[in-house]
Amino acid sequence: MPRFLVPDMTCGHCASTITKALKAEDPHASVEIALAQKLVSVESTLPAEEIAACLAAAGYTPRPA
Ligand SMILES: [Cu+2]
Repeated sequence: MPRFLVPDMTCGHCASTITKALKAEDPHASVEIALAQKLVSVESTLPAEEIAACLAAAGYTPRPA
């Protein structure tokens, strides 16, 4: 599953914003967030570049992890 390092994801609010943004794009997505590691793992039919674009649109800076 695609994993992204999101250094500007700093708190639970960021984590929930990111989860909501991804679920809006794909309601069946399964999103796993490791806040301490700044990692977002996404199980989804969306291609990785669309997931990255969705994170960027939510205001974050994802990098492939
Ligand atoms: Cu935050």
